[in-house]
Amino acid sequence: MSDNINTSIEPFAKKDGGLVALDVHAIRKDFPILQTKVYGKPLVYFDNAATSQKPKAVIDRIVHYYENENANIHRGIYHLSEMASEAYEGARNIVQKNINAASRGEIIFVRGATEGINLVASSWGRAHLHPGDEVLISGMEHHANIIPWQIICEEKGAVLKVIPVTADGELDLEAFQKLITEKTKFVSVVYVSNSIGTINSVKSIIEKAHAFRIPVLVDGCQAAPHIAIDVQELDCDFLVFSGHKIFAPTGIGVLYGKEKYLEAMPPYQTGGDMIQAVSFVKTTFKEIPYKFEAGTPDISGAIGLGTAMEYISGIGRTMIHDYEQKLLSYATEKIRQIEGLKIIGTAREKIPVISFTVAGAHPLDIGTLLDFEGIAIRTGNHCTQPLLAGFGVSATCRASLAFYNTIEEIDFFAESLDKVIKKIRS
Ligand code: 7TS
Repeated sequence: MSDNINTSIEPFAKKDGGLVALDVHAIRKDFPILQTKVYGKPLVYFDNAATSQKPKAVIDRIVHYYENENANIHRGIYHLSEMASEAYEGARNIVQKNINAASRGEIIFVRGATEGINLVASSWGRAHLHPGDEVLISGMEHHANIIPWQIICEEKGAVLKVIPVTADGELDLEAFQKLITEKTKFVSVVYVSNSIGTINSVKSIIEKAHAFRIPVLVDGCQAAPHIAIDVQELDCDFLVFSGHKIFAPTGIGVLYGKEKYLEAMPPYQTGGDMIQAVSFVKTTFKEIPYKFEAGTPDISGAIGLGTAMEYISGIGRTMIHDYEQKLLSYATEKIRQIEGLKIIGTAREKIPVISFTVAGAHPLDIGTLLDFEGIAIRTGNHCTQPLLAGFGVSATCRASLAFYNTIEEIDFFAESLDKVIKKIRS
């Protein structure tokens, strides 16, 4: 592949009556790291499900914060602290608007999806679960949405139940309907699978759970970069996502929770900034969201997250969706032709995440040899061991794309994949 990648693409999206295409060439210039060379070859970054790259707007915003606004928040009466607090709270407003939460108190900044789920499992679970109660998760959860529930269930004598996954990699909704009973007290499901790309019908899961007055947490980690999220439209009770997967820094993420649930939950962590008054006898806590944000938070991360969300809105969710769907079908068709290659997860609705195995070639060897071509893919179990076990494999290769990837990169990937497979087999 030449250094000057031709990133032109046929017009495919209709907007305002005209044909427009996402200008991937211009977009790539926003991401400095995409100019990187690996072993002298242009980087082809296909590990976006693990973490996304950051646009210059986000990097610049963080630099600006440290060069001009850095101070601790909610404490100082001086100018800098006010600026930092304003920027941090401004980021909360951006998140609220972006996911259409009813109030800013429903947006809690956490370290990431993992911390968000741990917070709910621990705080809600400790307050509400009793022996014999059941918590329902699905067979395609990331470990982050399994283990916190396993632990709290064990602690409270509750039982963890699992919605099965079909051979295509979709949730078995008929089985789900049967699993919901009077004993079910909480449902926690992934919106989009990180290892096989399935987009789950979370709205219908939420509707069915609500018919039994059961709250639902949606793990929106892989949905947030690809799908417009409207928490009021979904009517989810909790939703989590990580900033670093949506072009923001690592170390920041969001827990959305409906006010009525958050109000009734005890704090998860305690300490500075989350209290109203402390004595050695008793402590009272601030209102939400502050009750759940103990200690100095990741201020610059939250600000960077706000900028990243504005950056995505600036490009347009529909444009991103249409373009990514085109990348997905092109890549799927292209690699499907490779002899012995099997795609794991062929759901009807997917984001551009393709997991596959290849007869006679271990994923680790494929990943290692692709790296020498400058191509970054993920190999292994993608923190979804139970899901892969269900497919009878312990590891896959996973190519996960973002809107800054191109058709030309896919061509080069498919060509290189074919080459490395032949090399491994020879
Ligand atoms: N839930 C899902 C669906 C995920 O994909 C991930 C991370 C998490 C939760 C945890 O997110 P964190 O930011 O708190 O770590 N998924 C991946 C992945 O697919 N490869 O690396 C991390």
